Amino acid sequence: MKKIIWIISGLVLVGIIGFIVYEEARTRETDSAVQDNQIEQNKVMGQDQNAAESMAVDIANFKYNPSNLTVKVGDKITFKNNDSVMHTVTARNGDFDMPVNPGEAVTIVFEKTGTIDYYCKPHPSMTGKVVVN
Ligand SMILES: [Cu+2]
Repeated sequence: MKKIIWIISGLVLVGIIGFIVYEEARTRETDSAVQDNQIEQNKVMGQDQNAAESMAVDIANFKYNPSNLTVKVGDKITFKNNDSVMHTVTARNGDFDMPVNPGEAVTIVFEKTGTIDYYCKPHPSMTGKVVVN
């Protein structure tokens, strides 16, 4: 009879230890899942911060406005010509040379860092600058 009590006590003890070990492992798994989730969220937030933006430059009265813009790689600028004559958006470094008809617009995507000075070919006194970070 005493032997049976010892055996039952042993089984109960093994059961309790088994349960504790199982709970411990489960908690650890949950913690690392939470951590993974946070890393994933940070990534998504980082992507949002780096998302490409669209900016606008108005061409009016033979001027680019604003004539100085700072953008990030991947951003785009739409140049809208509000004058009644044709203008261009021409990079001095040869990166782009876009005619813009009256009332129309062109969009340029900036793919690499650097400072780009641009001007209008028919009206060289029209100048502007884009800094790409
Ligand atoms: Cu012009």
